[in-house]
Amino acid sequence: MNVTNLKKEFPVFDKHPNLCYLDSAASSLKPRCVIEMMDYYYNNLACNVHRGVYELSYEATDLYENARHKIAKFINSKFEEVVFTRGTSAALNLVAQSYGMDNLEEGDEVITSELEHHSSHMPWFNVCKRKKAILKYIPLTKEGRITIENFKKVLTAKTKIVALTYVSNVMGYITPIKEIIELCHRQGAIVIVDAAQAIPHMKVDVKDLDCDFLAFSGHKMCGPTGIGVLYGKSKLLNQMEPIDFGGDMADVVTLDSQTYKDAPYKFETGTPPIAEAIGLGRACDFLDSIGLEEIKAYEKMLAHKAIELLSQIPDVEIYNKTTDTGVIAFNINGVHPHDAASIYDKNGVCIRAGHHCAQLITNFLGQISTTRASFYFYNTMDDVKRLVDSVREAREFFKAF
Ligand code: C6P
Repeated sequence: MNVTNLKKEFPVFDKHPNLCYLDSAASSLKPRCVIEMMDYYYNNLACNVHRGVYELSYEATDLYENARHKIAKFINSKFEEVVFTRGTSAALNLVAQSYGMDNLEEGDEVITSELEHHSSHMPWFNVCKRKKAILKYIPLTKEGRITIENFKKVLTAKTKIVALTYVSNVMGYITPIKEIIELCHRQGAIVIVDAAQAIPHMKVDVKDLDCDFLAFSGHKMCGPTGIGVLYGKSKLLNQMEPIDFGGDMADVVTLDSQTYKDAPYKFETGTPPIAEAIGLGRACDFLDSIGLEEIKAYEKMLAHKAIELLSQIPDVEIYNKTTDTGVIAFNINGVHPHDAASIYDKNGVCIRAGHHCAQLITNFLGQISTTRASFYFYNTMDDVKRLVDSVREAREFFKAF
């Protein structure tokens, strides 16, 4: 992986040559090829898909559906198992509101964890409340991990649904999801995987995992905002009711009946995010050309170098010293992360501070807020150094008060 050359693919570095971007877990930067692909659509086609009976619309439809092919190939699914959504949140809510509402009964059990992003946990809290189902949490280890041993403590014959993150957006831990899926299937439970922080950073193969549903967002994987994917096994998608009704998803509509198109189209109501889908397809090709396993190893190496150096600064507490990915969470004891962030910002270091839409794990850590640095393949050792220097500066500045 040639990081110097790869960085040249990101126009934002032309505008901000000193940018030290350590917030890719929130949203990655966008490469030129993705922007150009979206520009191509807007400059040359700009029309709707699936509707126009003219050449321009046919080409737009081809590009849009070809993007679905690329995504299916990227995750090793079938074409019709890729549902375009607005993002991970919309995808996970679709499963909860449709599959969850129709399949859960009073007393059934749903398993999730304190490691979840709100978008993976809250939809199930809501559905369980309405269906009088029981929401259970996997006990985390002391360092905040999900283990098979602890998962077995909550899995019962009443478990119907398991909703888990593949990679935690705060701790960067990888969940042993394949083994969990195997255990669940033996009990007849289905598994929904939140892969928002996995897909951009490691190879994800839905057939190999045998997951029932899997969700991710374009904007964290070098693609555009406003687009994401729900992967679902055909058998399950075909059984499910849509939750949004209207344009393009209808088949036959009369005064007293309505039928829908087959999946994935019955879930894609109205004019879709066309340029965004095309851009996401291009992003898949781009990531494939770099190599997902190389990306994973490289960003983990950067994160562990940062952990080693940050550990040498007094008062710095790191919450996930054994992170499996490029995500690190830390604080300077006695300094609010938002105060420290003003120093990082002055130095051009972009990090995130807060609860990261994951209040359960922030509470688990006994904090109200943490500082998160997240590395991607366009980061360098120089970025690690700038982060560490800025943390040292923030500690000295605020501790002097
Ligand atoms: N996490 C972060 O800074 P959306 O916003 O729908 O594209 O993705 C939601 C989501 C779901 N699951 C996980 C594990 C996530 O990390 C996210 C988004 C961002 O951590 C924004 S809060």
